[in-house]
Amino acid sequence: MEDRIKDFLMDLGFDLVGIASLLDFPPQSSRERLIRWIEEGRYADMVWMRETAEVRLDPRKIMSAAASVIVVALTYGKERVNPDLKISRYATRRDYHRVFKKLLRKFVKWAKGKLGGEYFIFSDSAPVMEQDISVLAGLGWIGKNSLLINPDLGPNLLLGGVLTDLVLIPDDPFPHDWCGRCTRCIEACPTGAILPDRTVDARRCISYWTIEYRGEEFPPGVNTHGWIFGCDVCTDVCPWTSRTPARANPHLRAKEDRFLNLKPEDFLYMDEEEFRERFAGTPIMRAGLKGMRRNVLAALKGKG
Ligand code: B12
Ligand code: SF4
Ligand code: SF4
Repeated sequence: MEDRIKDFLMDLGFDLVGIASLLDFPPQSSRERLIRWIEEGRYADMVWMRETAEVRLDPRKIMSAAASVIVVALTYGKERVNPDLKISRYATRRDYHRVFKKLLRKFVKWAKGKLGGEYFIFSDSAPVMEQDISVLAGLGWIGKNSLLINPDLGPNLLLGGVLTDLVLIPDDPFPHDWCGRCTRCIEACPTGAILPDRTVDARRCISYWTIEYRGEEFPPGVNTHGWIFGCDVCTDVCPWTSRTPARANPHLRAKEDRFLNLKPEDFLYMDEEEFRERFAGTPIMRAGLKGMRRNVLAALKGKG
């Protein structure tokens, strides 16, 4: 059954597939790390992270009969479509939430027909500890930059999967930590956001300020170092990025042309309609035109 599941998902076009058991999930160390992250306020104003912590720590609160999780990954590649824009690479591809959902719906339809069982789809859309699950499913290790790194594809990955009540034979957890003595990401992070326990303090992370923060202006002292959506520094400097293919997985590619011939200032002059027409279906819709303007202004003022 496990092989049929993996073959089907790989045929759909995923780059990685693994299976983890939810028995004894999460490991004690992950539980403690998440609780510490919450208690110390590292979630900034993402209060949903605090409010859903109990669910993250127990996937059965999402699906009471959940026994296994099937996790999948897509690479967003390392090609930068427009070097004039400090927009994170993943955000110049198609919105991965939609891509995962569409592909995983096809999987669920097939699995219900062939294998039976119940399924719950997630990709950054439900309180699931996606990275911890991926380590248990053998997809890679958590780097010091707090990201899942796969030895063949590097860290430029996006994750998703399904919870299921099927009792599946799990893969072996990934057995190595191949960061070794490297500390490049910690040294390169422009804001010192990466902590020694391999978590990120969102209050310092450029990705948080430019994507998740909803205020009209940044508070004094916030410096986004020219980034106008997300930040790629801690993946760019990682030696394992040399394993990342240049091009994104074909499922993620469709919207890249939207970012060609575009300068940061253009966001200041376009209207909502043009913004929507051009960027619908890409991750930058999360910040909205207002958020993009705030980010660009901060970058131009040199605060960024
Ligand atoms: C909140 C969030 C953010 C916040 C906070 C970042 C953070 N690292 O916590 C902000 C907005 C800053 C952010 C930024 C980014 N994010 Co984000 N984010 C999330 C989200 C929704 C939750 C993460 C979380 O639970 N944080 C709380 C901390 C405590 O948990 P954690 O970081 O997962 O850490 C756990 C593991 O590291 C683990 N761990 C550490 N060491 C070890 C060792 C072992 C052996 C094990 C088993 C576990 C383990 O323990 C921790 C506690 O469980 C996830 C999606 C999800 N549902 O998981 C995406 C996710 C982590 N983000 C993702 C991405 C791509 C990014 C960015 C690269 C985007 C960008 N280019 O700007 C940056 C990278 C910043 C960074 N270096 O982490 C991807 C990462 C894919 C990958 N390769 O791992 C995810 C998984 C989304 C997805 N579905 O693909 N993100
Ligand atoms: S995304 Fe940027 S700011 Fe955030 S931890 Fe990585 S390097 Fe630091
Ligand atoms: S830059 Fe070095 S320390 Fe950081 S995640 Fe990559 S290998 Fe690990």
